Amino acid sequence: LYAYFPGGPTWPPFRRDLKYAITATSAAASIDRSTLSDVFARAFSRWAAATNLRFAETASESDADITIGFYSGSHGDGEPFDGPLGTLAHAFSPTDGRFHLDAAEAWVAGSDVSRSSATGAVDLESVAVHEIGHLLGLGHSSVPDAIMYPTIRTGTRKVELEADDVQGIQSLY
Ligand code: TQI
Ligand code: CA
Ligand code: ZN
Ligand code: ZN
Repeated sequence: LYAYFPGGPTWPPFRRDLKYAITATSAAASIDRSTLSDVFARAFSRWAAATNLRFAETASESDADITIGFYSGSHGDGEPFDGPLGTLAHAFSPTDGRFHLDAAEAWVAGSDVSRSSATGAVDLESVAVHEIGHLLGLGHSSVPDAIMYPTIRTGTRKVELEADDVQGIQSLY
């Protein structure tokens, strides 16, 4: 079953249009900027399809509800990244909006990650769909097929919301 963060924080009911900015991308050198936009747009659209939330990218960080960036090691929030594998990314609960990715990962986008030659390749879209669930207020699910289940095999792709994820998000929004 799905879960919430303690206290069940959500984006407030009058905030159905959320804007996100993709900042700090220089570390994601293997993926070009327009591909990053496409991958995050696809990841957000999966949650938009299950709710009345709408998401749009903005170029202006000061306008953004959600900020997405790639960082290495310590990056100022007390939750340092750890190099390849281990922690891949983290996102804070509503309405913080910070979504950070470990720049040290072998991120792949848009192709079949299982056919990637990079050792320890991590599918960016799969991680993004999971972290957006956290940004919207979902914790971890006990259903192994759910996007919000707390483990994923490396070199695999998992981007489709399961019934459990849909029920979880629809109970919040
Ligand atoms: N990052 C953890 C995660 O997003 C961070 C974390 C640990 C966390 N405990 C938490 C976040 C409790 C919220 C609440 O789950 S991770 C996966 C998965 C990670 C893990 O790098 O370990 C994905 C990031 F589910 F596959 F294991 C993305 Cl998809
Ligand atoms: Ca890591
Ligand atoms: Zn961080
Ligand atoms: Zn998680």
